[in-house]
Amino acid sequence: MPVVRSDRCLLHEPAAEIWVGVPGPAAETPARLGVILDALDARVVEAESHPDEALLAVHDEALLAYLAGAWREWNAADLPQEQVVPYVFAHRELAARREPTAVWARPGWFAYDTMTLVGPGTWEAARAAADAALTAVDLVVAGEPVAYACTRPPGHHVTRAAFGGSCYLNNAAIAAAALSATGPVAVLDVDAHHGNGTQEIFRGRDDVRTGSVHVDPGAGWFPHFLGFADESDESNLNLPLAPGSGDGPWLEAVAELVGWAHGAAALVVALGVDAAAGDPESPLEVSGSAFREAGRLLGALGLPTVVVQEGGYDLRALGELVRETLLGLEEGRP
Ligand code: SP5
Ligand code: ZN
Repeated sequence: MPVVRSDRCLLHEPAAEIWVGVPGPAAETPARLGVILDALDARVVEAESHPDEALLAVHDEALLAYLAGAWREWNAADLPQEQVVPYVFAHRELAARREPTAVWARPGWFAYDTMTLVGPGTWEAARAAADAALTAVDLVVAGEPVAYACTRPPGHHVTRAAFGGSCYLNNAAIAAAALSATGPVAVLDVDAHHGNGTQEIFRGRDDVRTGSVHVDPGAGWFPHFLGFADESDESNLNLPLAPGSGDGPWLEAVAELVGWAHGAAALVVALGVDAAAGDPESPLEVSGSAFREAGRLLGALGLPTVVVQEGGYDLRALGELVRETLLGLEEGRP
């Protein structure tokens, strides 16, 4: 299957992620892409640029405008932190109605955490990640059964107008919205964290259904506020798992997601591999062979499929985990 990539995805270099007020090393690094590509021996396709309209199908213009200029305005303000980071947040009880004017307050209108900094190359990389997802859509629309966007920064935590969780643009949602022009779409998210952005973007839409298996936010895991089973409805299915869950319950949940996708004419897989045992960012304990089996289950749907890279932070395992999943996807096809 074709693998879509872009060197521009390397331009986002998070200085740090600030967790509980303390800057620590970022998990979502440019090196992730290299180890994934090295593990694949597939046909490589360069991402092509796409117009903003494809992004505006799922994101507010204000978010795009902010991200495009955020680092420049921050840098010009000569603040003590080199990368853009919020210090106030547009909490619902502030009845926030307008973008704040101070350069140092504006991040809190758009960002919902302190782990998702904006640096000089962030916008270009995020834009390239979206272009990679859209290029994968083009390939599938042109007849490729499966295309994989090997991309970063990831996207599934981004809502219509707010970014966070190491994500800036919702690449999987952008792909799904583009694919929805061809018929009903299912977005299945196997990243260890709930795909809260994708869920909220498509809430109530009957042409794109969403499903996610992830570690239970109620057990204390990001994104904390969303991802609970009771958010499931006619167009969304959440399958939270207890921390420590391994292959059995995870594959059962993946099988349920696959059932949920029946009736769709195309599939987007939000492929985070951070559910793997050994990943530093999640307590799920999934093996490489279970990722292969998950690929087979997803492939068995036989749908035109766009796979978009999300999380996965264990640099020693990352390439193999993606490779196993993609091999499974090919093996499983009817
Ligand atoms: C795309 C994706 O997988 N985003 C996940 C972002 C979740 N990050 C949560 C980080 C929580 C704190 N990690 C601190 C590690 C300290 N050792
Ligand atoms: Zn994740």
